[in-house]
Amino acid sequence: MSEKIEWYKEFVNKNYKPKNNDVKVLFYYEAAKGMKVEDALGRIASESSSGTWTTLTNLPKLLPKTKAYAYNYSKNYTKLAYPRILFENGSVPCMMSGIGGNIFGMKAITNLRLIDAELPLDYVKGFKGPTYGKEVIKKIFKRKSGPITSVVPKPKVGYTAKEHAEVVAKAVWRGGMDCVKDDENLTSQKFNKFEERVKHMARVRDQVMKETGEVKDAFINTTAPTLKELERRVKLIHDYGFNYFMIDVVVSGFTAVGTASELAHDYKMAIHGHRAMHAMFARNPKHGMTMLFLAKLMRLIGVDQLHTGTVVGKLEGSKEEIMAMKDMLTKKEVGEITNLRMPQKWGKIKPVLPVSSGGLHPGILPEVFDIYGTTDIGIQCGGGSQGHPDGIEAGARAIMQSIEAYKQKISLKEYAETHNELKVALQKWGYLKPM
Ligand code: RUB
Ligand code: CA
Repeated sequence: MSEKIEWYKEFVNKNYKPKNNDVKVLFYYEAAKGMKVEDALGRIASESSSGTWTTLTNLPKLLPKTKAYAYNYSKNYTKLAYPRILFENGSVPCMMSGIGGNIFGMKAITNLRLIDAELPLDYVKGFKGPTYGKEVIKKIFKRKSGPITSVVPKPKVGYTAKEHAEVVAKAVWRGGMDCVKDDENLTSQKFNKFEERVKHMARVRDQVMKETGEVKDAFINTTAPTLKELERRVKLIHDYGFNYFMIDVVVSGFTAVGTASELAHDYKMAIHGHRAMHAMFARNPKHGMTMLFLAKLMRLIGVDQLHTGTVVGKLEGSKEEIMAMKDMLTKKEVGEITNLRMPQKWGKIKPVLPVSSGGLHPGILPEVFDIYGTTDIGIQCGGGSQGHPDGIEAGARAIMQSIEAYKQKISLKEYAETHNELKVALQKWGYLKPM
């Protein structure tokens, strides 16, 4: 065999100077046993851009403009520069089928993790981003600053549509909280049909808004088996006067989130993005894709508010990553953090409201606010509201009291002396960090 059979090395250039318009991706990688660094990197760059496992007999003229290069690499971290021409305008699925595609299954690599990508402004401008983003606080709730507050009915599923609205939502809204959020696995089951839930929720919302004079809304889950059905569900929620709809962004997929974003812009609605299933690819620190990059894609496509973790609650997520992600979501521009985040400029794309949720209760909310602040954040409590010994409305009040104490810089213990709901919550949960 005299003929050269592979051309992977053509995709590696340690000193490559990326062009302004390149998409620059940061990966963690581990080469398979016996595989040299350049051989592994060549395969990553080639398979995710325009190469394949063997040399080809015919090559298009455009080829040199379509090749990605691995550059600036070390034993386990590398950057790759992808020419802008590789990516269809406004299409995350097109980009992800390259930089998040076959390369994750190649035998030449035992582990590969997409940490972040710097997206050039020329690519960013092909997207609409969120309709409101963190401006939901002002535009929908007519307040100067956050947090916005919501409750997830628990148990996750089991309430009928009427109970969902009459038993949980009514008490939550009366207890002073802004929103009721469907759980990720509640869609349109037999016992709680989507249409029924929307109707009951709208009726109870109107009643409580009249009673309290406050803005009340809901993140009703539109996650659906098809895009047509998704569209139908969003329209229904819109027609019943809600300003929001929710979608499980990962299980629904990038195309569905794209469609949801178009609908949100058309109807002037905000999207609540739930990230269920993200941990399937985001949790292993050596393989998959980071939550931070998923969050970047969600801002790009147009999710207005997104689950980003709590640090102190029941689900995994380091403080370092959450802070890096929060800044990426809320600022106009962020810089690089070595091996954790790439720089990013956002142009006209609006900032996203991060939502902290998962095992939260009045006793640990101050720790969440220490991390996120109170201005630009949504918080959610499921068990931490409905596990309150005196019932759901008392649970909602205890949460609002915890927020008020924090804002007034009074310790929860002291505030609880004059606020019974908070006192009872602290007696049950104290400052517990649930596992
Ligand atoms: C919270 C809840 C949310 C999770 C999701 O319920 O149901 O779906 O927080 O997690 P509870 P994340 O308050 O009873 O834990 O926000 O980390 O994606
Ligand atoms: Ca949930």
